[in-house]
Amino acid sequence: MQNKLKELQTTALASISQTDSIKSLEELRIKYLGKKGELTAALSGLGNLSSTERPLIGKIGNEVKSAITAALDKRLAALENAELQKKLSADVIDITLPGRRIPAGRTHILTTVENEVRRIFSELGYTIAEGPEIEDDFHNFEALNMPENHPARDMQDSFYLDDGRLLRTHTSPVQVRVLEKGVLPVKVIVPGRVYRCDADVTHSPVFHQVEGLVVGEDVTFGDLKGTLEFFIKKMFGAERRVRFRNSFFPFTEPSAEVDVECFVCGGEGCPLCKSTGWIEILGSGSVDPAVFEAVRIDPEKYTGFAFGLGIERIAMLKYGVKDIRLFYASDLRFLRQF
Ligand code: FA5
Repeated sequence: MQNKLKELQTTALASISQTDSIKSLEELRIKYLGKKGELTAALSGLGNLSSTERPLIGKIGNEVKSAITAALDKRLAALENAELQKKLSADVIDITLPGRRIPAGRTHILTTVENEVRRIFSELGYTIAEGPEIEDDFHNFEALNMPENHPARDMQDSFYLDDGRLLRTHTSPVQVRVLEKGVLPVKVIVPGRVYRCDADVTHSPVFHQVEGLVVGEDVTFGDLKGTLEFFIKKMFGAERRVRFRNSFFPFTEPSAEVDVECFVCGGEGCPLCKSTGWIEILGSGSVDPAVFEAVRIDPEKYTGFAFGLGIERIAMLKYGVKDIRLFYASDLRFLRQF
């Protein structure tokens, strides 16, 4: 029996060392050590042995089992390692290849233009002021010399809330809010979103304005003209044709609108500029004394100018965009051009 066990060990170890797959190794484990395996079968006669022989054969049986188990473990580790090495050499990673780009967000073109406007005016010493987008009648109209039933209110078709307030139709109410604080002199710009019932290729129901307000003791219309000329040259370059056109706003007197040569027709007249050859970018004027009176500022002592420019219009002129709606369509093919 002793010999039989030794022989079993020898054949088992030989087959284990020749096995070259994890699957057949497992089959060998079952063949030799399994419940119905050869070692179990060889030891089944243990009960018939004498009491002196039994412990000896039992001991040898355990040694054979340990030897086979150790050989199986060792071979398994070697086969697993070989498999890993094979996989590693098959999955070669070329670390010199360029990585995959993660698309990054970027600033919207209207934000870029607004930032440019902010930068030009901050060079001139302007600070930023803000006001609410939901306004009351007093700030949006009344204090700006547009009392109830004033025909000028028709110029701006408005979005009203049920409580009588409205979405501000321009950034001019912030003029009133700044002046109400009574801290003079004032030199601010007010970038912000405004709302009107208005929609075509150059009009959007939601758009962006930048208001400007300068109030002090000797502020003249000449200062307004010089400031706007400086701004326009910086924004569009010195060669772009620009005109100041006499206009009317209830809160400025005198008033002027500024037009820039149409980028589509170069001034010839086309559908975009409604055959005028010009595109309007801003309204402006000297602050009307009635506005000073509404906020209890002495119009005899103080004078000022104000302007309100449209960011979308400036962006259209600067980048040749023919339809204002493109700014809001979230079409990446359009937005990525800038
Ligand atoms: C005003 O809103 C005045 N508050 C401007 C002002 C301020 C005048 C201070 C005097 C003193 P107006 O309605 O013209 O004015 O609009 C000003 C600019 O906003 C226009 O020149 C144009 O560039 C732009 N704009 C007006 N309506 C729209 C619209 N629906 N969509 C896009 N831009 C518009």
